[in-house]
Parts: sequence; C-alpha cells; structure tokens
Amino acid sequence: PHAKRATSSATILSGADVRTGLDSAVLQQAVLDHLYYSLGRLPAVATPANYYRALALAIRDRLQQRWIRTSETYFERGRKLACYLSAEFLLGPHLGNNLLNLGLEQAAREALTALGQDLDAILDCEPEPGLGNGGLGRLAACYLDSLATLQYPAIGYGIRYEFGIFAQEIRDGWQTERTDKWLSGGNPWEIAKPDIAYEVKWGGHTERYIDDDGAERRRWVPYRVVRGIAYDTPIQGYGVDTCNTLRLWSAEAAESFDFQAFNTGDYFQAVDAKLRSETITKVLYPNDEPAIGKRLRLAQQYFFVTCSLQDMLRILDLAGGAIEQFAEHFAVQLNDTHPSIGVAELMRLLIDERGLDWDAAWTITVATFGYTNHTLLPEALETWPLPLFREVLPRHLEIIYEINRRFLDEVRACFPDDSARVARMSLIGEAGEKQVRMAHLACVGSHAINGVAALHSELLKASVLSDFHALWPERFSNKTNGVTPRRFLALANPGLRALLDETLGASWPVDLGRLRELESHIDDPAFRERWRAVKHANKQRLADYVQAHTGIVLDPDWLFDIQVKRIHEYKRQHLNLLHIVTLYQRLKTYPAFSFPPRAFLFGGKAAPGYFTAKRIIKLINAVAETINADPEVNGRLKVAFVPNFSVKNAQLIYPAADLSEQISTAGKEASGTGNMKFMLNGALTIGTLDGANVEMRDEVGAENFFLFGRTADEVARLQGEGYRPADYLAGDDELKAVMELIGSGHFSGGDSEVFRPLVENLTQSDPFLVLADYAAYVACQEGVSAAWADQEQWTRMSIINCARGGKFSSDRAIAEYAREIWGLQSVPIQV
Ligand code: 9GP
Repeated sequence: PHAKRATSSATILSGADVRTGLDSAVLQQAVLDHLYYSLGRLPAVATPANYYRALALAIRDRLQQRWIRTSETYFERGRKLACYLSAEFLLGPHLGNNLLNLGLEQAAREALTALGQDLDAILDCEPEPGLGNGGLGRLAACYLDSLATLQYPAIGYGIRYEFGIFAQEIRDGWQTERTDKWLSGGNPWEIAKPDIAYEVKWGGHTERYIDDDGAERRRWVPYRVVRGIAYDTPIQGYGVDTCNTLRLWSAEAAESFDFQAFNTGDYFQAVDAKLRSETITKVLYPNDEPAIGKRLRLAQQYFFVTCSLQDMLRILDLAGGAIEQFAEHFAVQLNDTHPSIGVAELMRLLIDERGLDWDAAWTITVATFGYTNHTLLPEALETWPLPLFREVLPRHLEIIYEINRRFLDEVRACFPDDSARVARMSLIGEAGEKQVRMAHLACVGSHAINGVAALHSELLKASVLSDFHALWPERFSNKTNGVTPRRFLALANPGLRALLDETLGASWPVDLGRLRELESHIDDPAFRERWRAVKHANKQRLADYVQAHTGIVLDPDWLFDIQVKRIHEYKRQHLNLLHIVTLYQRLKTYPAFSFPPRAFLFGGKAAPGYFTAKRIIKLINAVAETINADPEVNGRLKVAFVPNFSVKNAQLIYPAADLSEQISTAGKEASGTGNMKFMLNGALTIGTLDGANVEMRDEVGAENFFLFGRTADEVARLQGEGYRPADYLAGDDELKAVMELIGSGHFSGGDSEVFRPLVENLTQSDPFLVLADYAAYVACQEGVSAAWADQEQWTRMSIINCARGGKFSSDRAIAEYAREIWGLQSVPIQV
C-alpha cells in the first residue's frame, strides 16, 4: 500500500526534479527512484538498510549541485585553499548531519513516514565511518564541518582505511576487538575518482645524475611503486551552499598484476604483490601502541601525504599557477606529526620533480606548513628508527640530513658553544639506536606551531619544544580546540535544540556566543523546569540504550556521572573507580550512610596492546557486576560500562550527563574535547586544572565547576621530588581499605591475581598520581552530592555551563586558524 501511495504522488510530481527537489513529496519520489534504479529493490521487499541507502543517495544527489559548484567557484576565484592533512577523520554517521545542515530533517521524516518507515530507525542503520582513534580524529571532523559552515575554501586529506577503529565487545568483563567492516554494505557518500591517482614510490636507492643543463642532481630509484586513488566525500556546511571535499586515498597496485611474474607462470607471486600494495590502506592503527618498527604505519603516512601534495601540484597546474607561488595557493596544516614527512616530501617534489633550487624550495615549504601538536606525552611523539627510515624513504633521509645540516648551523649561530642544545634539537636523535624525530621535522619545516589549549601551549613552550621556542618564539601560538555545535548539540540533543530555538531564535548554531542569552532565563522557574525535563528525557533515552546493550537498568532520576573517552592511565578512569569503591565500602560499612543515588557510566576503547588499560576495563566491569547485583547498595549506586564508545552512541551519551568526569593528571591532557561536548549539553564538570578544563572554568566561574587535584606545576614538583604513593596509602585508612578490597578478589569472585598488577602499579609507582589526588577527589565528589541535593541550584549551574560554552565552538577555533595561521578568506558559494 505504501508503494501505491508513493507511486501516485510520484505521478503527480513528475515535473519536479528528483535529484534536487527539497520538499517531502519529491524526496519520497527520489527514495523510491533510488530503491528501484540504484538498489534494484521494490518497496515491498526493501529492508530498513535498503531505505537508508536509498535516502542517503537521494541526499547525496542534493549535495552534488552544491559540491560541484563549490569546487568550480574555488577554481574560478583562485583563492588560497586550506589543506588539512590528517591520518584520522572520525566522522561519525553522515545522514543525520547532512539532513541537519541542509535543513531537510522534516522533509525526510515526512517522506519516510509516507513510505511507512521511521526516520530514526533508518538513521540507525548507518555504519559509522570510524576512521580515527579519538579526540584528534574527531577534532579533524569538527574542523571540516566548521570550514564548510564558515565558507572557507578547504579540503581534508587523509586515508580511506578499509577497516576503521576496531569494534569493542565486552566478554567476561574484558575488551575484545572485532574488525570494523564499515564498507561491507557499500558507502553511499563517497565517489571514487580513479582518474585522480598518483604514483607512490617506495624503498630502493638514490643515485646521482647530470641533467640536461649539465647540473648534478639526485634521483630516487624505487623498489616498488603503488598507486593512490582518490575517494571524495562531501562536507556540507550548515545553512550555506558551501560543500567542501574530504579526499581520502586508497592504495592500489600500480599494475593489477606483476606481468613478469605472470608471464613466467607465477600467478600467485603476482597476486601477492598486488595484495601487499593494497595492504597500505587496510587498517587504522590504534594509538597508544609504540610506533617503533611499524613499517606499515610509516608507509601509510608517506602514502597519503605524497598523494595529497601531488594533488595540490595538479590543482596548481590546472589553475595555471606558478610553482614559486605554491604557498600563496595552499596552506597545509599538519594534524600532529603523522603527516610531518610532508616537509621532506614537498622539498623532494619541488627540487627533484620541479627543478627548484634548495633555497627557493625551502622558503616555499616553510611558508606552506603549519604544525599542530596534540600531546606532551613523550611516547606519543613519533620517531622512526633510522635504518627503517632509510630502507623505506632513502631520498627523504638525504633531504632530512641536508635540512638538519642547515638547521643546526642556524642553531650554532644563535647559541654558540652549546653542543648539548644542538644534540637536543637535531632532527636525528642519537641516544641508543638513531632515530628520525618527526616533531622536530615538523617544527623546522613550519612557519606556525600551535598547541590545542592555553595551558598545553604554554607547557609546550616550556618543556618538549622549549628549544624551538627559544629559537623561533614568533612561530608559536595557541589555538584552543572547539567542537561543532551542529552535531554535538543540535543533532545530538533535539530536545535542547527546540528549547534553544524557541528561546534564542534559530541562529545560535552558527553564533554560539548567543547561548549567553540563556542566563537571562535562569531565574525563571518555568524555564528551569523545562530545562530539567529535557535532561530527564535524554537520560531516559540513554537508559534505554544502556539496558538494550548491557541489561543494566538505570533510573533517570539519579545523578548520571559519566566518563567517556579512550581508556588511558593519564585519564585516570581508575581514580573514578576508587571513588566508586569508596562509596560502596561506606555503604557496606554504614548502611545508613546517605547520599543522592548515582549512576556511574563509563565508555571508551583501550589500545589492543595496552594491557593496563584493558585491565582497567575489566575492573570497571567487575565492580559494576558486584555493585549492581548487591541489593544492599544497588538502590543508591549503579555502574555501567557502555560497550563500543563511538561517535554514534556519544550523541546519546553527552546530552544525558549531569556530571562530566575530566580528571586527568594535570599537564597530561593536551585539551580534551569531550569536556566541551558535555558542557554544551548542560553537564557540570568535575575536573583538574588540565587542558581546556582551565578555560572552561574561567568561562563558567569557579562556583560552577567542581575543581580538585594538583596543578601541573605541583605534579611536576612532586614527581621531581620523588613521589612515593606508599606515603598516601599509609596516611589514609579509607584509601588503604579500598586498595585492599580490590586486591583481595572481592570484585573478581575471589581471584586475587587478576587485579594485582593494577594494585601494584598504583601502590608502588603510580605514574599518574592517582593516590596523591584521591583524597581531594573524594572530597570534591562530596561537594557534588551536596550540590545535587538542591535541584534548583543545580539547574542554574547546568544552564550557566551551557550558556558559557560559546567559546568552545569549532567555528571560533577555525576562524583563528584561518586568520592567524592560514591567511584564508571565505568565499561565499551561490547555487
Ligand atoms: O590527547 C589529546 C587531546 O587532549 C586533544 O583534545 C586531542 C585533540 O587536540 O588530541 C589528543 N591527542 C592525540 O590523540 C594524539 O596526540
């Protein structure tokens, strides 16, 4: 019957454009059209997944006109293009976001309803393109959204991983990993452009030769060549016609067979070579794994960087631009050190392939690149063993040596007789096995270097990059991270969106400072009541999700205390656990002990090889199991681990939080962005003075933020003095009892071995000062409970947290990059 109805309206609308029409009847016709012509399905047999794909294709059609017009306009206007080079883009599902940005949600809902389908169920069918690990990749995705919304000419360049971040399953409390086959059902958003393809050389050696002008030059004779093929995804801005491109590269064998092997009859060797080439873009590396020896990761980095730079040269040639003007046409941002081989690669392309001399090429290179650092953790600053590097990229090693020779001359000229400084700053680390230091290459080859929150940028200048700061202070700046309010507020929190639209008008998603106007409603009890109702509904929505995925039942009247992020010792999920066990222990010891009931939720993935992090997940689940099954406490305490934290379920989680846990050891979290997503959705934060927490607290005021713990300076001092966790244990009976309970096997069916490594880690070395901050944390949590008891006041604080979140829009961050680093101007698009 639905099909019949649709066919008749399709007949009525036969004159409307099935590819561009925006009203619901045309959309309905377009969905049927794609079901039939693109999927070969009749509505009677179509599954929700088929409807998802048909609707996605219909929406992509509607983007197409904007997308092509955007590229055409950039080409005609010849303005500078920002190229965001990132090994990760953690995009999250596209359909809902594109509907939002195009203003088509209502029309799509009506169209699907007319077809007997529910839009929410259809949205849920989209697999997540999880092409990133966490904050860094998600930041790149937020920045693409803002670049398009602010109408900046920009392109994202990255890797089309066949398998994204692994899917996490919890078995017997432990994390297990499953490959993420996100492409198995096809990807309706991307368009393959096999004609946009570049050769990527690999291995071999270099040799000297004399060119036609009699000059001595060097060339690279590779061992192997693979091809990178472009796959383009549209990035539609919100409420504008700009539709930018995310171009991801996929590896292919340069020839589909090794013909020589084929002709000699060795078919399998020929196919094997093809498979090896294509392995390059197979899988995303989970972070927090040591990079050493990861030949494939170096291959991935070089692969996408050279394809991207070659693409820029092609665009420049097409536009008839002079090579000397490269830096006027492209601003290339290095998202962490992963693409920093670009510095040597651009030099190679300019010198070896375009014939420029060294000085001209170097001037262009430094003017082109900017480098964003995202971490102070020494183990995350990439280095490559020299022998590996030489084997894979022999020409680049020569170029890096020459960059280094000239650079160290400059260092010696500025700091005479300081050989220790020269050794510290060299691009080649000499301690132990020689290493190529990618962060140093990025600094030397970039005109701008930035951290991602004010504190982090200061710490960069004072610690890991202090020598570079001493040499080139003018290169350094801060660009505090931001998040897109479109996906993480408007899309994730429809209830709050409706309230904001009604209260502030519709422009707040592109003018987030307007949230401040909410403050004038704080004293209106009816407004507060509505605010609470929105939160309550979001908590119910999350509770339903948690029950469906874990069986754990949560009560939306309880305080929802949430920590979702990668599992890492520095993020201190175990500190959160120690607090939970403290409450549990108090309840067991003094049944009359009273506090407002709380549901503690955790989510996040551990790197597959990071055993301590995996044990923390096991402990969360073990504590959850014990507490949730104990009638003496489960009326006031519940704990749940939400499996497979992803952008998709994050959109349910942030809007449901009352309390956001941002409790990293001060000085370790570069910025954080989850903290901002919680804040914008009205959660209060309990946190340390770390990363962007510092600026969030400045915005909301000390009275609206639960602060605890040692500062970065105090942490450094304590560690410098020789920190002894045993001292804290000895001085705190409650903490001691908590550690003993965990060590005793109480949460592990009597098995006292399983958590011993964690207990020993904390009591003997405690590298992230969990025990040192424990007492302050527990006391601060008591303050949270007291504040929660006054719901009217809590609601005021919740409103203020949202109202003062405007600074943390990625639009603000991108406008700063555009103005202060890229020299970019917006180019309005008209369709
Ligand atoms: O750990 C940082 C996180 O604090 C920050 O918010 C994010 C985006 O800037 O980057 C993370 N860093 C990495 O993932 C690796 O350097």
